[in-house]
Amino acid sequence: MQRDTQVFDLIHKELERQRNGIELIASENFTSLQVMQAMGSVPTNKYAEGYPGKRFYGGCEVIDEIETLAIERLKKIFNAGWANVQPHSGAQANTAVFLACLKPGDKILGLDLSMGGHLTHGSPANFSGKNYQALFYGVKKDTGTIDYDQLEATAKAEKPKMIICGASAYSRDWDYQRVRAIADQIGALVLADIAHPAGLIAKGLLNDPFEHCHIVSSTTHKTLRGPRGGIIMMRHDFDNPFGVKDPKGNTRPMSALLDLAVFPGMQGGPLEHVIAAKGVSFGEILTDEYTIYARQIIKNAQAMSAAFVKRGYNLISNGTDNHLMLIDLRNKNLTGKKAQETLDKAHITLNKNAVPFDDKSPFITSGIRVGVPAVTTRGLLETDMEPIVEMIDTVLSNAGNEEKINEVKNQVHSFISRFPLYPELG
Ligand code: DSN
Repeated sequence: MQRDTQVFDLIHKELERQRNGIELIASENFTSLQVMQAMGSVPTNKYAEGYPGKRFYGGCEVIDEIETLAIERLKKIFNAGWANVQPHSGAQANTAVFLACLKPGDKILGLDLSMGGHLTHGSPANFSGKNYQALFYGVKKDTGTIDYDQLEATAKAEKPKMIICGASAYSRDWDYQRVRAIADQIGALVLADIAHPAGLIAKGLLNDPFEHCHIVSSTTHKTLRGPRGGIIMMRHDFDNPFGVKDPKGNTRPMSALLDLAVFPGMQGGPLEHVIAAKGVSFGEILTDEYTIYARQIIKNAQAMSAAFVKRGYNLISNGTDNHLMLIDLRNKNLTGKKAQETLDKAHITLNKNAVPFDDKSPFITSGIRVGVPAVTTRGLLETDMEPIVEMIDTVLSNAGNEEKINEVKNQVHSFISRFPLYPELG
């Protein structure tokens, strides 16, 4: 068959875009070459509905080994007793958790999207807000940190069946122990969605949600630096307290209900090429090299947040414990949208983001979210954060000055060319 130059030329163009820019989207990363090789490999040809040893198709003996290896490596990373590696994404993982734990109409309590939460934690625009009765907690106006008192008051008044810890734009660690204590008082389950900080949790650099939360979900492509995908884990199995049964009406342990919720509840054939790539990335996470990487993420994030504060930027919660920071640009007279678009012109990529108590729409926003996992993968160190913040500040202080922005774009190219990305790809 003739090579599809149209598509491959575009893929190469995207490679060049990734190479020549400074990537600060907090949820993005650069996988290793071997992760990408596994993703583009022959398990993509295979149907394997079911689970290792219990498939609905023949010829799954090698696929079973691939999936089992990924599961065992993942369990080892987090000291988990059970794991499912089939969810196609983090949203799918959360959907399966809700299916296994709750009945439609049940109450859930999560961090408000406008305060840094996630769509799948009860947003009215998402299945979680449409199928379940969603309640929210927020952050405190003065500190920008989770308002656990509000969480507790809402939990006690409303008695949700599930409390969700986790965020997509929150720079501080979580008090899982306190949330579990609140949940125990009302008989609720606790789900920790660790999609963002998972890689730091994997190396013990943040509080361990497994100790206190019944179920833990995550994506695999953010700090975990694997292929795009989702996972669900538990340290200990337990019985569903709310009477959710399997499709035949039988009572089953939560591990079985979660497996059934992923398949056949919500997905069909698993993406075994992606599961192979998950396995490769899990193997990488188990190395000392990744431990050094995870520690460097925190060093870089702290150096970057200090550099922003030095230049008068208003960081929500005044800093960071993890890989990201959220910046309120109102004192700089800029919207998040304008900042994102202007920085794009200089090939510095990040995203506009609502800040707590934002007065602007999610399409405009008052803030930006900045994260360091991708630049850390490229090899940047603490000392490289100051020059990046200086370039960002120059662009944002000269948002109408095309000549100046162009000048910074050239600086970006020469700065980032010192950190080669995928040289093997030509
Ligand atoms: N869209 C992801 C993020 O950027 O944080 C969350 O799913």
